[in-house]
Amino acid sequence: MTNKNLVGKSYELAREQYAAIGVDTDAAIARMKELVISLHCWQTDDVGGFETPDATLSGGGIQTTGNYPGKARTIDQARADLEKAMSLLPGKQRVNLHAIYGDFKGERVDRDQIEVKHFQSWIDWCKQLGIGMDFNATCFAHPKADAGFTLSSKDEDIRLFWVDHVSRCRAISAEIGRQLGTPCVHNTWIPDGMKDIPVDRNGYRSQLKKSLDQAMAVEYPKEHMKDAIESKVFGIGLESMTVGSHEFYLGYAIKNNKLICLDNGHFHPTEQVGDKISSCLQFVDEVLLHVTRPVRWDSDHVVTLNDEIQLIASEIVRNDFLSRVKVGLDFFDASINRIGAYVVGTRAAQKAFLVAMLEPTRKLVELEESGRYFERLAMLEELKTMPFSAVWDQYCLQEGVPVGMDYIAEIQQYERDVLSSR
Ligand code: RNT
Ligand code: ZN
Repeated sequence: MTNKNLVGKSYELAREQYAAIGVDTDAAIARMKELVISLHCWQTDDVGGFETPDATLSGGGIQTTGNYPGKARTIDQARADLEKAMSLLPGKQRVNLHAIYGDFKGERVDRDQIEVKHFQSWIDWCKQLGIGMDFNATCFAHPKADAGFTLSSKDEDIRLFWVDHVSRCRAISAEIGRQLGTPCVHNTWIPDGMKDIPVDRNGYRSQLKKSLDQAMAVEYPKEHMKDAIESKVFGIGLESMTVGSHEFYLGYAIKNNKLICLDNGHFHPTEQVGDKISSCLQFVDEVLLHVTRPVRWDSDHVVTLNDEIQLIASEIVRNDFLSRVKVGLDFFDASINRIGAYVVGTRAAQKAFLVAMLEPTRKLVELEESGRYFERLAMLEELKTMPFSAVWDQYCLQEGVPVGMDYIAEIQQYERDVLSSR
């Protein structure tokens, strides 16, 4: 167990060191209150959902790998796991639900039949916890998605099925936001694309545009729901073209005043989402993030504190964009303890934001504007080894959550007490 006395002492020293470079650590900790992270429900069960017992992710160009014991098999288990994860996290969270996680009570409800009532128990659960909720249409893992096209299908029957699904999901989102008193971000991601070189790229893209126009025809109050659209560069088995490319959705978002969702696993490996935020925000009001960790491909590994997430967080904090950027997570590792995955990944994202809040940005900008590039580089480099961990530990202590490595033992205990009997 961490020695709390030591945390306090280390913090005092760190506070002085940061103060010497003009950074107020107490203010940084206080500023962490602005950060709300939307926890994706799908790490609980490897993107299976509850439409049928033992549902597993199939198709859509995405994949979970691993078979670590203890995955959630019921709604109650998923909620218990999310609650456990949240109990080990500082700061505020929301929950981000996919349509396949509805409370269908053993009934077979197809995607074009879902209604608010199938999500009411989730809304009530969020109400009880005092948290907000986000939502996603599920346009994959379904026979009508097997041919590789959903909203962009040239088969009218299939296309309209998915238009109906997305319209319903938007209506459900609006009701979620209304009941919870905080706007529900509804994200649309579709896997549509082709394994081999397509000829009619334009044909599929115009189908997608038409479908989005139809699915988004109803406008809902912004206080209840907001639409986001998520692009992708490729998927497994869909390597040659993705219909919903970045250009496609950025164009759609700008023209129709939607949120653009940037998933940092969805770009070419040397592109940086952190660099895209200030570009997008010149032209759209808000951005949704899917923070993930791509390893060689869009593998959705658990987020760790790396340069990629750091640039994302720094860009948001430097420009005071927290009110315009919704931070969601999107990873699903089935090879490790799933509660552990949530806690490590969420804490890593939070750490990146706290690091960003401990930056003497004004000073760095001054150096930059006066062409002092060596000094800028040196300072950025030295900041990396400032006593950040002392501030992080103090933040966790203040938030009443495990400090340092202490959460590991708690997760092991939960595995013994709860997960091992599933
Ligand atoms: C897939 C997208 C999408 C999904 C979730 C489950 O590549 O990132 O966001 O991960 O909707
Ligand atoms: Zn995503």
